[in-house]
Amino acid sequence: MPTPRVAAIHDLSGFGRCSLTVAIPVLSAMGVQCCPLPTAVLSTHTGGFEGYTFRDLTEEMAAAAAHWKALDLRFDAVYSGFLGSERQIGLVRQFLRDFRRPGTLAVVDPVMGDFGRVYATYTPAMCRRMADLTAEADVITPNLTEAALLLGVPYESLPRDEAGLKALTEQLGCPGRRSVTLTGVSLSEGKTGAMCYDARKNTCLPVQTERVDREFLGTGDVFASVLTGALVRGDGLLDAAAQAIDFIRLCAVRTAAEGIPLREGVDFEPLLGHLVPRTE
Ligand code: PXL
Repeated sequence: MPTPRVAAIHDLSGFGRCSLTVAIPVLSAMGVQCCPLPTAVLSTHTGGFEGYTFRDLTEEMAAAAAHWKALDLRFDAVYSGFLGSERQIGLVRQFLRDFRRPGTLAVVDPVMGDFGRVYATYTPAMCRRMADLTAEADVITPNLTEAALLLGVPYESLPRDEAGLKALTEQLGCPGRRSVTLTGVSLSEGKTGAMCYDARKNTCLPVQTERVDREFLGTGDVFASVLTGALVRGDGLLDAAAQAIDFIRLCAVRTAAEGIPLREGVDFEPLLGHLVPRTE
């Protein structure tokens, strides 16, 4: 199989394990070439650190995208995540239009919040633009907080039962339009995982695993990165989601056992070997 190539449009946060510091190693371990288009450079992510630096790279993004276009680069997937400004969301939309060819997968992780709260740098206008961006994607990977923001409903009003979560996931996929993996879905005590609406098959099925009883940061980025890697390697949505959930479970167990502080993300590096494709 030729090495699949992914354009990864996320921030580079130096400390805290999220976005590009997750996407690059995860995709590389999976045998996928990751081409980063950084949206911003931060000293740390914004969840749990004070005084972080934030250098917006909107101008640089436009210039880099123009260079890639001049080089006629082709991508098997465009994968976006945390975005730093309203204009950047528009740039990602343009990037999708410029680089999309038959077979190019557009994965939009509508990173906006977690635990019922919106991240510090996201304005209501940015959240609306993010919803517009998801309309152009083939696959979106919201958590429950982001699902509420995309639909414009209060987080507290979201259903928690299986039938309600299925209906919510299908609604986010505008049946037939795009696939959806809704993360942070717990269908029974002690379990967690995702609800997966596959737009190609028109099926909506859960993937569940044993829950590690602690909160974690950055698991959404690990999920979307493994999912994207598996999809460009040709796996189906449910199989890709199961790979992501299984890997996160390993990361969660290790992170809890090592007592890694919440804000440092999940301790995934020693586990990357689990993602390496077996060679014949
Ligand atoms: O994990 C999502 C994420 C990505 N990038 C930055 C963040 C966060 C979450 O807080 O702050 C900069």
